[in-house]
Amino acid sequence: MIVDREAGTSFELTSAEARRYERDGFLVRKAAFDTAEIARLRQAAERAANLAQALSEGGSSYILDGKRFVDSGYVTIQFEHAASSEAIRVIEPVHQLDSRLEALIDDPRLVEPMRCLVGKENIALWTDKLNLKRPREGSGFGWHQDSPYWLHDCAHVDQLPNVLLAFDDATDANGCLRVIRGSHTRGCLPGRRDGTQLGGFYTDPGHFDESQQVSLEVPAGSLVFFSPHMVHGSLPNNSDQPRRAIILTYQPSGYPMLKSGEMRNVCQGLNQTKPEPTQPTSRHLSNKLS
Ligand SMILES: O=C(O)CCC(=O)C(=O)O
Repeated sequence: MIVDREAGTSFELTSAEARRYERDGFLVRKAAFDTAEIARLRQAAERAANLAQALSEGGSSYILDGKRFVDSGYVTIQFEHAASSEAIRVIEPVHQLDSRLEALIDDPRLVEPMRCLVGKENIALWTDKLNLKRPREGSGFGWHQDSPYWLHDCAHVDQLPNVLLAFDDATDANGCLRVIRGSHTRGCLPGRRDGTQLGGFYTDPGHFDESQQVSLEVPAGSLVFFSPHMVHGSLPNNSDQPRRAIILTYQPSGYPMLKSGEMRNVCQGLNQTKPEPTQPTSRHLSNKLS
């Protein structure tokens, strides 16, 4: 079924979008959220960052490859790499820190495409992270896949698609997300063996074609859906503009979230389950592609 989104009837993927995602491993929907919504989400992101800063003061701090992380309960707060920096780079998970971020989990603009990409009518949150790249300070992120990182905690790693919502205009200058087109087709790729603590989380450059990289320069409010096997990364923010974004990752319903171990099924709140349908429904990607 081709859906007319302009008519406001549905946010399901169209067949053409499903085919593009299957081929490229990612899909962009530009300006899915309007300016006023994004302004409120930016405020929510800053509230969450302030709360995380306060949480980090009582958390347990550790350094990996010179990068400072603080665990506060099940929340991991990663700081910018410069030794003197107090700027937060990533908060995972973040939705529990602000009700406006929490509401995104159930937003149909994320959920309806995700039902198709997960391949289930009933879906749940797997994890979510706030990526903050402050002007002139925000660091890059080397080429990596998410799936090898999740493999040991999850038996359905193929069913963990991501969606990034851009809170600011994302450009090459402020370190927009970059992806390697088509790199999602070969499952989990080997990590780098460079003797560093985190090296194994970065994809061995011999296993993907860097010339296939695409810079996802998108206006604030845009959604980027991408496969858990997608090789992706980003450059540092060398501009005077912030680059803030949230990434939510979904899974079939009935499974716990990565870090808290709690269950967050979509549209049902915390720790409630709903029976899974035994057969995929018409929303699912395989049907879109047939
Ligand atoms: O936005 C970025 O810098 C990249 C984020 C990313 O790759 C991730 O969170 O897995």
